[in-house]
Amino acid sequence: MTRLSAITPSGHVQLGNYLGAIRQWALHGGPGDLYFVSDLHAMTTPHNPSRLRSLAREQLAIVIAAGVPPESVFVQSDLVRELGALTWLLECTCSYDEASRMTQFKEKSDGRAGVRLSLLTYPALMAADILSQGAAEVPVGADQAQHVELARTLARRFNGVYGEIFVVPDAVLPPSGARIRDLCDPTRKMAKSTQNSAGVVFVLDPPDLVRRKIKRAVTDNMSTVEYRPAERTGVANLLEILAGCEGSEPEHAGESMRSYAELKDAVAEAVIETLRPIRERAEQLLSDVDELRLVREGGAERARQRCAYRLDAALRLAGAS
Ligand code: AQP
Repeated sequence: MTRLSAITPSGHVQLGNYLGAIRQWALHGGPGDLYFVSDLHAMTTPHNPSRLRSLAREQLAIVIAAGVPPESVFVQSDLVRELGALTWLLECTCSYDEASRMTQFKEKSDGRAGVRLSLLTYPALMAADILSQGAAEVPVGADQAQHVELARTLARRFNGVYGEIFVVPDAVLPPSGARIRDLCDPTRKMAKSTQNSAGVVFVLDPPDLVRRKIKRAVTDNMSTVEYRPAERTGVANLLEILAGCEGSEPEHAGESMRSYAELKDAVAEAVIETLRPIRERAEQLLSDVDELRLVREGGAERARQRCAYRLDAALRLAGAS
């Protein structure tokens, strides 16, 4: 059974991506699971080409450095020709109404000028990502569940009209990992593309910078270290980060601590030690052009082989060849 997960190079990989997703992939991934860097998805909004290229490389290096098996990882744009062809077939299977009904399209395009057409059509590309690899399960949060539902609809429709070719995928809940919040504004989640990087710990940040960011994390005017996520979001976030790094529970992570300074020191050291081996291995991979290239080429070849017969059959069934 294949589960397919992705990470989008919309910014540098941050601690939340690691604790909430990449580490789970490395620890709990099954033998048929697949992971990809969804760089084509990062092109639906204005982007800088060389930055996108370098962020995609960085993500690939971090995912491998974190222990995800290299043979299960690929970069989406390495399959751009296959995905482009399948996306077209799926766009020809999808109605305009279905695409324009997607909540994310409505929210992101609302009132904006110059919205890229790809913002409307990228759920068809996402369906192509899923259907081309024969994924049976797609772990996604609530914001992407509607897109997986569309992929299900398109797979069923294509199978019904032209012939059984696609596995009909299910959206499943991702393995539960910590939901990390921004250090400067704990009312929102930590995110790669946040403008103010002071609240975001990046996986490749050097230890001194990690220490500085955590020292400046927003807390509150109380002084006891207690886990009360509803009222004391900043402190609760620090305890969740500590627990996520130590493999403990946030309710107990700060039990012996008597000040916020002590808590912040413990969080900083735990984060630095958790990220150290990944940062060091990723830096090694990024500086060894050949090793990363070989990993990437191998991943692309396997992904291409997995999708070849489905794409050929789908094109033939739809009358395109
Ligand atoms: N703060 C977070 N805590 C826990 N998990 C997180 N993830 C993201 N942020 C946190 C998980 O990381 C995986 C890959 O994310 P993605 O690239 O597909 O998209 P995202 O969720 O939109 O990630 P970001 O960092 O928030 O990027 P931007 O700034 O572009 O929106 C997913 O499994 C996600 O749950």
